[in-house]
Amino acid sequence: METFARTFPDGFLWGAATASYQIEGAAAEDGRAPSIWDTFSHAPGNTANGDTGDVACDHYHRVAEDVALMRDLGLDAYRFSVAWPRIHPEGDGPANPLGVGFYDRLVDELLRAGIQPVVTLYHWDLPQALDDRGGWLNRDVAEWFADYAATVVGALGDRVRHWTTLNEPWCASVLSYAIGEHAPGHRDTLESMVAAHHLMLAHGTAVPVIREHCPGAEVSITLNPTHVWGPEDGDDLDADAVRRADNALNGLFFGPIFHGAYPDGFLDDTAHLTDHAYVRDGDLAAISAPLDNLGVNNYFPTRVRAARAGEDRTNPMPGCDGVVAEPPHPPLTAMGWEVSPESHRLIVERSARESGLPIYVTENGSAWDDTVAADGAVHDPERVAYLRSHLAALADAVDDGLDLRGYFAWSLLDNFEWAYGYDKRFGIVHVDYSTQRRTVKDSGREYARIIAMQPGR
Ligand code: IFM
Repeated sequence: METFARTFPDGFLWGAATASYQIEGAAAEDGRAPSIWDTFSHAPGNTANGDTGDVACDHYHRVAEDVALMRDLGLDAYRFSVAWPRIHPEGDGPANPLGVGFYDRLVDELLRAGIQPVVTLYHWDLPQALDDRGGWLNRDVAEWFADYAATVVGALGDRVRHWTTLNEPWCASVLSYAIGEHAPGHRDTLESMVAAHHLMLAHGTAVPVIREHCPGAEVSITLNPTHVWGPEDGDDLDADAVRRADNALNGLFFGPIFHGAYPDGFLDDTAHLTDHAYVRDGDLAAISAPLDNLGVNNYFPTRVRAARAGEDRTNPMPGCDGVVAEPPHPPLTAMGWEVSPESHRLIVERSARESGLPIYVTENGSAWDDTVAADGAVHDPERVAYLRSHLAALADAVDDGLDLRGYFAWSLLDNFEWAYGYDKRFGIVHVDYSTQRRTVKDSGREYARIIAMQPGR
């Protein structure tokens, strides 16, 4: 394989990302209470092999080792999330000093290693106590979230500059409340719209709170938009299917957050479900609070077409009845996701246009069936190729004017891949779950090499 030699602008942040429930383990330690993911993963049938995040990568007890790994890889930044149920075990009660202390030590360890912390406040582990009160369906969640943000930013804001409110609210709403694949596992399209609105309201309510507790903060949200393709020879019905899918996957968040309005057609397409009374006066102004940058997580494109006469028209995504998912085009990753650097570039460029903001790719990566070879290494040529091709697509976009400020590989470590449990490995570092031994994969070495060859290092 040829050497990858593309360079990125000065100050570009090279990082890797993880999320609390996926790596920390220590599920019942130091006052942490259950989250909706503890409940969901412990219920039979929700995850592969009944896997849970009880132990995960045991990162809670291995911070020093994991930060040393990041330093050896040459990372500038580490994107992690804070577990709300460690900070406020009951959701909105008093703060738990032991939970706060864990992140306090993590931040200090990172700074000692010369690595910038990039902190996400919510990566899906809502305290179960709050779900018992309605969770994201209860409008009060916006205030609960803002109070939680005040605690975390108040504790870490003297050392952390990069703050992200939510990770992938699409997953926390549509995937969780309409499709039922993620906690809390509901299957109700209207609920997913209400949850999406309250997630955005929580985001918008927390933005000024973050700024108040951390003057000079860089505040963002991370979305997971996806480029939507229809059939090459599609007709008007297919074009409408693309529009509806795009609204449910992308516009649902781009609209309110960056344009202060739901996207064209969305409210009409969902009017048979609701009069949208959950959208109250002033909400859209709060939701569209100015941000400093946008985080984009993207892995694959989406392909759809219109249902034809006699075909099942039901689709759980809001406004998407009559939209049929088309199979991805090969090559596919171990997740069955289409590998498409082209669509990656297209959606990152669109995210910049929609938001008018500098972009960080806050997650990108791929799962493959990795094994530790006889030589003790993990040879993952497909992940190396995926990494290079996606970075090359981004480098082309930067050459054409994209304001891209950083890239975070998903993930630093193999980890708990939600409903897929530990079956799917996304790490640039392999984790042997029986020993917790970490092994840098060939892709991790390649990433370190790419970082090291950037100008100014
Ligand atoms: O593991 C997830 C992560 O939690 C959110 N973005 C996508 C990743 C891969 O599925």
